[in-house]
Amino acid sequence: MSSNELNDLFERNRGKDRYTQPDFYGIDDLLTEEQLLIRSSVREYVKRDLSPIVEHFAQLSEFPQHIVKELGSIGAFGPQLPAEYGCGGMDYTTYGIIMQELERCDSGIRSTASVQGSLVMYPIFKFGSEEQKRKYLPKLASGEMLGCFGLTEPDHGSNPAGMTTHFIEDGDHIILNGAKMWISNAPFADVAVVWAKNPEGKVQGVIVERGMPGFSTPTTHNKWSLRASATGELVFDQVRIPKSNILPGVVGLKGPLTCLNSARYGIAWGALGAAMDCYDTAKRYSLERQQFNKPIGGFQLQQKKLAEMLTEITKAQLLVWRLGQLMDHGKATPAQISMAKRNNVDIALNIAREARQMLGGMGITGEYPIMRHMMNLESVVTYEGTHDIHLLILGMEITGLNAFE
Ligand code: TGC
Ligand code: FAD
Repeated sequence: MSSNELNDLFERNRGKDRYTQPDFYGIDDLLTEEQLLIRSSVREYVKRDLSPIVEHFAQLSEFPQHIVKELGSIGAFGPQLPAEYGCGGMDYTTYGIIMQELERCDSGIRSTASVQGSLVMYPIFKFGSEEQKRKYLPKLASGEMLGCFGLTEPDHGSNPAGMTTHFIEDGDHIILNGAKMWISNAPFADVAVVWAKNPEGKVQGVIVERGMPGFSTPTTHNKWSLRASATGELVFDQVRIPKSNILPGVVGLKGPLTCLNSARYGIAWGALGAAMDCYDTAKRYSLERQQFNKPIGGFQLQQKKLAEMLTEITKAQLLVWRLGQLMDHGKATPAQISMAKRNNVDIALNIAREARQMLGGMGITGEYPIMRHMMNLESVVTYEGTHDIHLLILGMEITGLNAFE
């Protein structure tokens, strides 16, 4: 999109975002001044720079590439990682708050940030060599570089252990072959953290750079969901990569699964943001829209929907606030994270569907964000572990019996 077209969009849509966050139980009282300050500055950025353009990019099914540097400059990439690598040095609650504000605008924009922070920067930070950290983290934090995370394959989604992407050794290089599918950010990524089997059949992380011969990133087209986020494949055809690009700190599936803990945590906060935006939009509409000579918000059936939405939002707020505390103290378990991801995406999807109905015909248009949130959440409920996979992770925690075997 040309800069003239962008300016035109800003002119037309400036000031239209009237979002007010629900806080029925005074949960803001549990946040620090710094957390509240960061939230209001991200919210201001979203209202000023993202809300006016996001619907248009989603309608075009185009990734607003120019926002990568903006997200870097507001500290949305790896805010929970240490400042010595150019990252935010903040706590996990702050990370969650930032994801919530971004997904309040659009799940695809949160995806861009959470893939970069939790699935690209985090593995480099946690499992990378000092040289890898110094080389990549500052550029990823600033948005000078965009990254993606390749775990899922065409035939191995919920069961990544079955992956067939693999490498062999060739002196001080490796040769990588295989393919990854459904990869967020792939078409624009400068680097990919790719999980592949080594010659012993064990999973290892490899940093693959755009431009390496044999590496391509075809775009996935025809999505009805996450249309403002770019999704693609990663194809490796005899890609020759220096051994120094292997993440030395982890061998085995626990490597990628550890990264997923951080990303799923961010999604639990993020999806709640989408839910809050749907609730806030439906509430305002119900007070403005008149039928049968009164605001539709005066009808009991509409009030039931709003009351149930607010109840679910409030429960979900408490869930992520407490999970944030556990994350900050290094005590959160994968099953606790699964519960929050599963619950908060589920309630968000239900709230989006109910809110859509409350707007009647207007609910299906791009004049309001609800239908876009609803379609986005259909991906969010599937990626980072499907709704049912998280139920089975919880079931295993409860019973000690593994349903995957
Ligand atoms: P299993 O045998 O249970 O475990 C293998 C090893 O991993 C360890 N582990 C974990 N470690 C850290 N965190 C976790 N959450 C972990 N879960 C398991 C485990 O202790 C074991 O370690 P070790 O030392 O004994 O080897 O593994 P399994 O093959 O039976 O699979 C379990 C299952 C099904 C839960 C797992 O495969 C799973 O979570 N599947 C879902 C796949 C998934 O979530 N894919 C996400 C792809 S990335 C994505 O969607 C990004 S979207 C981004 C966006 O746009 O926002
Ligand atoms: P499948 O695993 O084939 O599952 C199909 C159905 O079977 C699901 O309902 C599932 O719950 C069910 N099922 C599977 N196993 C069981 C079982 N044992 N018991 C009961 N039911 C089961 N991946 C990445 O690696 N990186 C990314 O950046 C990324 N971004 C994505 C972006 C989008 C827009 C989407 C849609 C996906 C993305 N993914 C990414 C992939 C995502 O993680 C997978 O789609 C997800 O893990 C599910 O895998 P699958 O699609 O192959 O479904």
